[in-house]
Amino acid sequence: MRIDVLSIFPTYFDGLALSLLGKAQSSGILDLTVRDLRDWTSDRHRTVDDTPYGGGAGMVMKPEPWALALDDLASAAPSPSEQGPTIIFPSPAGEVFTQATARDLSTREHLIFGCGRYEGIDERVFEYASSLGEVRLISLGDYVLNGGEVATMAMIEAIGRLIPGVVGNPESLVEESHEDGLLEYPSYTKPSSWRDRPVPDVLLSGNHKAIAAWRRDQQIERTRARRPDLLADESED
Ligand code: JCH
Repeated sequence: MRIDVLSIFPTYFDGLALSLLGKAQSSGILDLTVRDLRDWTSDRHRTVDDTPYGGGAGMVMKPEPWALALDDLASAAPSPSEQGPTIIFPSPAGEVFTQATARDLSTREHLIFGCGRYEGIDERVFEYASSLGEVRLISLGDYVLNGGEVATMAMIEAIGRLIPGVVGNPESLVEESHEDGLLEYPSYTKPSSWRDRPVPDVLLSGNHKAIAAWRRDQQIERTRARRPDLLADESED
């Protein structure tokens, strides 16, 4: 998979590149490139923002650098059967990112993340990007961040760990939180008793059927207590 990131703060991604992608990068499974949007400006001050039409607080990202950058990234080295990249703009006004979104995006050949700042990006950029690939506006959750970088890092981490050979990819991905629509069961390790807190007896019993039943019951109970919305309607997503 190829992932390109456009940001005016490219060094934000240094830690991600190091921790998640070390092995996958060198083996060619994942090709992550972070680019500075200002490389596609041509004025002396490398301007990426301007005042909003219609008034209002703050600044808006101007369209020209985005279009030039997307033209370059979308056209470079297309594979013969490619339909164009999937272009993701983190946005508090987007569809909410879930494990299902991560699964979907992990199957794509080429992702481009456009990280906005200020009050967001000129709306015409999203229309223009639709001519180059599939555009997705995606929210990390119902809260407002200062820009798209943190949301992009979270999404790349969630997507990357679903790709075999990427650092963090566990042996079994089906047992974890959200893959089965329930929260995880609680985990314990040694010592078997710690500060007067014993590990639940069933986990020391060696009875694998009883352990599986206990874990499932814990998952359901925790989900009811903490995330009743996940149990509300199985048909919802
Ligand atoms: C972003 C901002 C005021 C946006 C600029 C670009 C994503 N889940 C999630 N929360 N926040 C984001 C996100 C993504 C990209 C950008 N901002 C800041 C500030 C706004 O409303 C007028 C909108 C926030």
